[in-house]
Amino acid sequence: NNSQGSVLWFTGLSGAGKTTTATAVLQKLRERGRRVELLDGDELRTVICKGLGFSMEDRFENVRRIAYIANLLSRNGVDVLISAISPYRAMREYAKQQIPGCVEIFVHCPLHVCEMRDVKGLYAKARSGEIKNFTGISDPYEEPLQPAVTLDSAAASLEENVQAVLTYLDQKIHR
Ligand code: GGZ
Repeated sequence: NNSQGSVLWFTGLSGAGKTTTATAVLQKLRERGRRVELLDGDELRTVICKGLGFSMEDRFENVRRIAYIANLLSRNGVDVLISAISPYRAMREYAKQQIPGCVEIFVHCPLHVCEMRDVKGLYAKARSGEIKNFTGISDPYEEPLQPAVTLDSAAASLEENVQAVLTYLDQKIHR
């Protein structure tokens, strides 16, 4: 299958559930026999994005590299799921411009819920000032204005959110 793969760019706060949701969607698409890859910002920061920090410039560079890889994969028919905070509208516009068919999936979750979850203890460190430029605390997050899909990980279950993404894909691409 050489047709363009689907590209879903999951954006949202740290701990909102981007990677969890994308991973569950990935499994469903694999079960359907699709070739699919997940590009996770946090993970890529240990390999091709190693050394990048969290300044606006470095976050843009992170997104630029991720978009590049997503483009290579998707033009070869691979579905690509991206999980990255990607906090600025301009960087997500850049990604959508670079990658044909790329759409935003907004994984919404109220900040206080992300902070309560604090899976990695990063919010506590951000509040104490140990981590600087932390998205939502001491760095901006610009919510998408017109995402293709909005999920709420505080109000809906993982299953419901996965289903919402699959339903979107089924409606968009008649496969
Ligand atoms: C935001 C940070 C920061 C700061 C470390 N701000 O939820 P996580 O932990 O596992 O994933 C987050 C990851 C952010 O990487 P991204 O590549 O998604 O960010 S961006 O798209 O903005 O480039 C978080 C952790 O790294 N982390 N410091 N200061 N998140």
